[in-house]
Amino acid sequence: MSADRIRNAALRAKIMTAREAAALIPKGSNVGMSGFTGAGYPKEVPLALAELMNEAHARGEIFRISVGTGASTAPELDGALAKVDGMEMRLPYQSDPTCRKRINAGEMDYLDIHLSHVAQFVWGGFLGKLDVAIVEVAGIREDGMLIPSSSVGNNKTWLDRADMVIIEVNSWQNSALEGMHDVYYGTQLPPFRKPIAILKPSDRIGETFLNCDPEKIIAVVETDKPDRNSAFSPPDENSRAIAHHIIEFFAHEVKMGRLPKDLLPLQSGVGNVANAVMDELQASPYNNLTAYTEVLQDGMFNLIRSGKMIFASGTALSLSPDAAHEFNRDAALYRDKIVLRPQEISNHPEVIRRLGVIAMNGLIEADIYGNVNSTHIVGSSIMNGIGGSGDFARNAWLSIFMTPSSAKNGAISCIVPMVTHVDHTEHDVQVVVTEQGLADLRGLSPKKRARTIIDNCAHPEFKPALNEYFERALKYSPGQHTPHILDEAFTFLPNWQANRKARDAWSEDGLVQADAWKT
Ligand code: 0RQ
Repeated sequence: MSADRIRNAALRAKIMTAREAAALIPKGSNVGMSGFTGAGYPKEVPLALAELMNEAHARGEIFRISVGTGASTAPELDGALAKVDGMEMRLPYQSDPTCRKRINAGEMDYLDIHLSHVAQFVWGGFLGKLDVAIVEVAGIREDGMLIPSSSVGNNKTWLDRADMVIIEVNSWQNSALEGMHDVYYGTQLPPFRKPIAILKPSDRIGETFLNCDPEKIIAVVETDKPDRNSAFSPPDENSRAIAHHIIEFFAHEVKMGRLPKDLLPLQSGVGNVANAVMDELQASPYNNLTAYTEVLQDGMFNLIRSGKMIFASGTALSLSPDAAHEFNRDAALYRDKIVLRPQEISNHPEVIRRLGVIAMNGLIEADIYGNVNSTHIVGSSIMNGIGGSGDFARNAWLSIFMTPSSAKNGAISCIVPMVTHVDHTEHDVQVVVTEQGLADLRGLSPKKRARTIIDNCAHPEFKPALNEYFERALKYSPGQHTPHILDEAFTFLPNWQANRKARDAWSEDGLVQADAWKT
């Protein structure tokens, strides 16, 4: 494969084994790796590095590194490094069970930051010097430019800022990906910033390749391993009900003249519920749909295949094995329907605000006033991370959060008096939807929001307790703007015990499956 995929002779001369490349990474390095929602992550070098770390630890030496990526990766990266206790620090998002366990055991630092912030944090110097970049590409052109693979994430930033670069060339990635990317090289730090000139999702403002000084490339490693490509569960009854409420709400908004007839660009979070909403749109009356999102999952890809969606802009493809097969069969056909950009652009607040994106993201718990917790169990154990949900929710035209009304077989209410951790404040949450119904919070003061959320979204099992809490809170602090009984806010629902049990089970054995969270 070398000559086909690695068309630059000087870089071909740098081909070596993954173990040889991993041996060039100094202990204690700050390493930026490719990878976003299980797509486009390096598949050989992190595994070889984990082996070297394991050997070093057996000799009594400490071999750990700090790792930044685009978002979540896969067992070959996060899983392998966490297993050998090889990570000092991780950012900006992960969903790996071993990582989660180490983070919650205090054995590894985790910086859970907005995905759009990573590049500026690196350029601003807040994260220290970047020693090494390890980036998967689909190929290397004659002129040494790199052809991105199934995700772009933070690759441009890693390649620009790292002292040393290791490239993995993956021949499993379709060569027809060449031309599908738009890598913008115009971002600046303040006060030199200029407008990001994307006026519609299909606008291209950059290059189709990643640029990298060939002198910095210390190793090229070949692989042909597939992306994580986990399958989605078929939409269950709850997901279908949630999707149905959202589609009905869109119809209402169109009727009221608050959304155009082809809607506005969609952003869809990750996971089965988000995927089900996209599936439901397939049978909806909407056509000429577009997306300005992070991740393209099966549901969105199917909308493109059927012609319902005419264009999608994101930073990664996160497809099931079947959808990946479909994509690979006709990849060239999708070049004028899909564009993959760096995550500082796919998640750029300015663009999201300008395009009027409809943001749809999952949550762990929402409180009666509309604050949302997307990341923590019982306020202290991290689940995955905020991902791009904050980038989108804060800046969207319509910010929707969705969840089944209860979790863990009905033991835990996802609607609570007060969230145990806040990721999205009441000011960034416009709509909450569960299988029970949808609460449109726009224009409502806190007490009206509380009544609407309890009435429309709470599970019937928990509704009386929530109503009782709210009624007592009204009396406890008469006339207050946001009534609460702080002594009770966290403890009176059966949630408290069930939730703590769930958290303890996770910290004991890291039960949560990585595939449950696709980001
Ligand atoms: O665990 O499968 O073990 O039962 O959390 O919950 O309902 O399957 O929903 O897969 O959409 O995940 C917020 C985690 C939701 C996700 C979160 C348990 C529940 C289940 C998963 P089990 P569901 P989802 C932009 C979007 C942040 C990042 C983001 C997420 C598991 O959406 O990580 O938005 N979001 N990115 O049982 C205890 C509760 C619970 C609970 C759910 N209240 N208490 N457990 N669970 N609610 C895209 C990107 O950033 C790339």
